[in-house]
Amino acid sequence: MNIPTSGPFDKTPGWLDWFSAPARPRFQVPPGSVDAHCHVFGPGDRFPYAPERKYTPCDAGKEQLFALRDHLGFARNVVVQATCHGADNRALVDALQASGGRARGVATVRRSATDEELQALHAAGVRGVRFNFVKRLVDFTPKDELMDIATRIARLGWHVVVYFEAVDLPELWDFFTRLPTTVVVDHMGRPDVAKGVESEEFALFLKFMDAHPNVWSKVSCPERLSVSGPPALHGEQAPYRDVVPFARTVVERFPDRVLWGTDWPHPNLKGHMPDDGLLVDFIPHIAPTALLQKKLLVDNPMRLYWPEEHTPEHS
Ligand code: 0GY
Repeated sequence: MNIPTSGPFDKTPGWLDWFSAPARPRFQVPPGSVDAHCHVFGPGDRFPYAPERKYTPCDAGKEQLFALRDHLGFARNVVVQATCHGADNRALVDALQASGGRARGVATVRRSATDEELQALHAAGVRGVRFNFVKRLVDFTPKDELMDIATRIARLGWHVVVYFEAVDLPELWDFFTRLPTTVVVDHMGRPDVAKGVESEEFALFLKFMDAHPNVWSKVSCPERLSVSGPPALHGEQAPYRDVVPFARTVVERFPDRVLWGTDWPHPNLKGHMPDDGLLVDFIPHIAPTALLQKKLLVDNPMRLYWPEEHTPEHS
């Protein structure tokens, strides 16, 4: 896995490239596991980064993503359109088409997308759209525009993925609860782990999931949320241990509505770049039984992204 060093775009200063030699995880994921949150970036000379982007990453292409999938023991990916590509989903579609049916996608769609364009995305394997409310990543889109898109993609059986910061949940609550689809929250709504698992903010997130059976959560990105950081590789302590109580609470309370993903190639990290093998070793700390692990990594993502292959065994 070599990191590309040249291309038509200059990376954002201080950009951290993905970790090119991840450890083999100690935790063996169940057969058929899905990495349900990852991205592809470019390569920029083939799939240019969007003019409206807020960062320019290193290239991170589909071949490298699929190599990581195999190295970590996963069977499938859900590739989420990254904001550096705006609403130009070509790199995403290219990855889906090259995956041999082993990847599904979550796209970014504007109101101007035609029905034919949505159908083409569906044929490529897209099953959701992402609405991003993180202000450092995107410009504001009016909620009526987003609701229009949600209404249209609901007819295709797609869902909406939402990305926001915990402090913004009160303001977004009404909009989220009016969405006509399954709603998947990225990274547990980004709790401030320094405030503790008993904080009002996190209680509101749990209430949001409790009160709305159509709301799911990705219990991903401990490396983004952690203050304590990773321990030495394969140490005795849980990696990113201050995030464990948050993710474990969500997994244990909502075992049928959780997903997990690496977030490779980890855009916009400032402090450190995680070893993806170590991220996999986080999983048994948040899903401590074989049953919870299978729901998190196999049954739930299969039900959402490959329903046609979902068997009673994937209960
Ligand atoms: C993530 C998180 C981030 C970025 C994006 O699409 C994106 O650019 O999602 C972030 O910077 O927090 O989930 O990849």
